[in-house]
Amino acid sequence: MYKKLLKAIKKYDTIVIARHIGVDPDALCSQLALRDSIRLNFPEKKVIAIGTGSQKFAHIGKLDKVEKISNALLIVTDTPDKKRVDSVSFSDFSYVIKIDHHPFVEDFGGLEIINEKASSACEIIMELLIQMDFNLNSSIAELLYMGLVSDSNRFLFDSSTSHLFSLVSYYLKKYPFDLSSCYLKLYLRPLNEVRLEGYISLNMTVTEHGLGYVQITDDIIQKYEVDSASAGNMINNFNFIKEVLVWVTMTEDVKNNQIRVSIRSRGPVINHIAEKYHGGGHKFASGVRAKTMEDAMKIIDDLEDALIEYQSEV
Ligand SMILES: [Mn+2]
Repeated sequence: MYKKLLKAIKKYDTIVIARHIGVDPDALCSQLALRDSIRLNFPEKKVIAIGTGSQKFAHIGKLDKVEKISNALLIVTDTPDKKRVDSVSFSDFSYVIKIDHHPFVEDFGGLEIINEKASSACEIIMELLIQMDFNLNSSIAELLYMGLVSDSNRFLFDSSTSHLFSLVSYYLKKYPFDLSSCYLKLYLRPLNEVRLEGYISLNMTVTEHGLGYVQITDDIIQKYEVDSASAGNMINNFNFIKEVLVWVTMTEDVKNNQIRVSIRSRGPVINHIAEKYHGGGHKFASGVRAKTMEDAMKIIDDLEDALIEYQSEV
C-alpha cells in the first residue's frame, strides 16, 4: 500500500488533502500531519489541506485556502463516503487516495488504504510515514499523537493495541514532544461546557434496559452559550455509567436545520441502526443527522429494541 501511496505523492506536483465535514481532532490532525510531512520531504511540491475549520480547534493548526488547481492528487483522510468529504469536488482531481479507519462505505475510485482495526486515521498515517521513510519532526509527531489520543478516547477503546503503543513509543523517542501541552490543546474547555454537561446528566432519561438519552434543544444551547457541535461532542463523557449501556444525545442544530444524533454503546453494536437512518460510523460509536426531534426519537425506539435483544442474550 505505502509503495503506491509514495508513487502517487512523487508523481503529482499539486496535492490537496481533505477530510470529513464536522471536523474533529483526528480528521484535522491527520490532514495537517500528512500535509506537513509531504512538504518537509518534497519542498518543491504544492501541498494544501482544505476544509471548514472550527474555532474550537484553531490552535491545533492552520488550514489552507481552497484554490483552483489542475492535474492534482486528492488525498482524503478519515472519511468513508464521498458525500461527507468537506469542500471537495471529486471531478477536479486526476487521482484520489483514501486513508481511513471507518467501516467501508464506498470506493472513491483510486487507491483505498483502509484499516478498520486502527484507532484513528492518524495511527494509519504514523505507520505509512515510517514505511515511506519520511523525515519528520516533533510538531508532526505531536499532531499525529493528538489525533490518535482523541479518537481512542485517551486509549480507552479496544483499538488501543500493543501495536499502537509501540508506534507512540517510536514517535515519542525519535521526535520528542510535550504530552501535557497536547492534552491542554485537546481538553481545555470553558466552564459553560462543564455546566452543560451537568445539565445533560441531570436531564438524561434512562430506561430500565439501560438506554440513556437527552434532547439538547436550541434554547439549552443558547442558555449555556455553547455551539451545537461542542454540545454534540460531549457524548464521550458519558461512558462508564453503571445503569447506562447505550447513550444518545440529540442536539438541535438550527443553522443546518437538523438534529445531530450521537450514539455510543458499550453493549450492543449500533452502527447498523444509524445506517438505517442514513447515518453511520463505528460499531459502538455512530451518528445520524435527523430532520426533527420526532424523527430522532424513532432511533431511540430502535436502540431500545436492540438493548432488549442484547439483554436477553447475555
Ligand atoms: Mn477518525
